[in-house]
Amino acid sequence: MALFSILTLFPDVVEAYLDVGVLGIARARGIVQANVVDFRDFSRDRHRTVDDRPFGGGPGMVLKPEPIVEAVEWIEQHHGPHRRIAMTPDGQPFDQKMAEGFAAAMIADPPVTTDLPLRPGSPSSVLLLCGRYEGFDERALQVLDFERLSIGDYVLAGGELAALVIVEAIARLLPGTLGDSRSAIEDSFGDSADGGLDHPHFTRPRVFRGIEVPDVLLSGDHARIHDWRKQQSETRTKAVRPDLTQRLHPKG
Ligand code: 6GU
Repeated sequence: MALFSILTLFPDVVEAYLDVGVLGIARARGIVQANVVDFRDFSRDRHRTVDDRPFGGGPGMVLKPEPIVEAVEWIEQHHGPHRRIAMTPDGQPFDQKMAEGFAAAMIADPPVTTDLPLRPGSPSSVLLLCGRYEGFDERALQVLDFERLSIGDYVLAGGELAALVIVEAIARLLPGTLGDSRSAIEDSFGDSADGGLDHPHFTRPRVFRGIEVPDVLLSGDHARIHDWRKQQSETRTKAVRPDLTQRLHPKG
């Protein structure tokens, strides 16, 4: 069973996204449980302060350690230990291989149905901490031994989008989430794309604005279709992402 606990200052936005599409279905089916917590609720002062000015000076504000640490402790008292991850652009880059690793850990845990309670402390519980402002007080991450993950080399105003990217990338790999389990295998970066990019897709009509669907896809010859798609996938990967070909065929 997969439990994602998400710590954020914008719980409504996170909840709204978790309700739709593949994630909404996964939650409704009990494949994924989400626990969205506003760490402002753990601030102790009258103004519900969560940030303060940086020691040493400089622009922006820093997230105070106490509300974060107390929120995590509260979550773990109620839902058991989690793998703790802080969303930050200076983290380890998240990729499809990592998503597969998280999904495998969640699958290894015995599946439960919606009417069974969560098994506290299962390795399939993941906590995602979303920051705002200039970042976290380093000691919050140190005290709780957080891992750090980034979703790419650009800077977002907060960790919420990054956390949702990670939850969605993992959840869609869990059995029962997608209508057809082959969908996940046949994506970009998946096994059938040889770790490269996906091939192009076509549906009806056969002719759209004068452009025809490639003949091979109408041939019914599955071996030829397979070869054509593989070829397209390789061509696209070489053109757009040569770094992915390098990773696969280091000498090529
Ligand atoms: Cl995880 N957080 C923020 N704020 N920006 C990012 C990111 C994370 N990953 C890439 N950019």
